Amino acid sequence: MSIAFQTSLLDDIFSEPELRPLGLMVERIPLENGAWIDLRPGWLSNSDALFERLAVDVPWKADKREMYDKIVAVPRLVSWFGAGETFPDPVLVDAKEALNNHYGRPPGQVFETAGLCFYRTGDDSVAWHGDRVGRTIERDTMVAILSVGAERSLSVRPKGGGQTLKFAVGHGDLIVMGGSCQRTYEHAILKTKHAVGPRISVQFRPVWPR
Ligand SMILES: O=C(O)CCC(=O)C(=O)O
Repeated sequence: MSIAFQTSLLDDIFSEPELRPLGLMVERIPLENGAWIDLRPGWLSNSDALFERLAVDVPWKADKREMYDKIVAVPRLVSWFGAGETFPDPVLVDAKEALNNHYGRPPGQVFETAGLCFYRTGDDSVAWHGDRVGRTIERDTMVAILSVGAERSLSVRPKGGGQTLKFAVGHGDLIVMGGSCQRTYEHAILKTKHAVGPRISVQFRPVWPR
């Protein structure tokens, strides 16, 4: 399968994707109530090659979910790799390691799993939510997202209402939500009527004791 999308001007799909340094290249954006967002644009070089590989190699699933009294299709393709499972590409193993080295493996916040979402068109989306920590949403945690393929906006807003922030993520960008972000803010990839190419996001998360 080859997927048509607008490649990054700086990318070369025939070269190996490579992780660039994190360190001082990571910009921290403090939010309210101890939440924060870290940005590392262009973390992965030649990210279009990884997009192509993941689009083909990952066992994508079209999930369904119950909504009110109906079963509806989840508007994106998904795949999930648990702690200790073989990730679908060695670059993702290196990315997880690099993130853990950068953040220093704080207790309960060591990145172990990889969840993948494939947004095929602007109709694919994920609704406003905060990620659950095990069964609850009561703990602080980090969620790191590597984006490949076309840019989409990750929207972030305070749970009680307030200004929505929009972060354009694609083509190898890294965004990390941390501190209280999953409890006090919610995030979404909203549908768009603009013509957008396909994007794959890889979310690295810790495993939390129940
Ligand atoms: O695709 C993204 O960047 C966000 C994914 C997400 O929020 C989720 O799967 O919980």
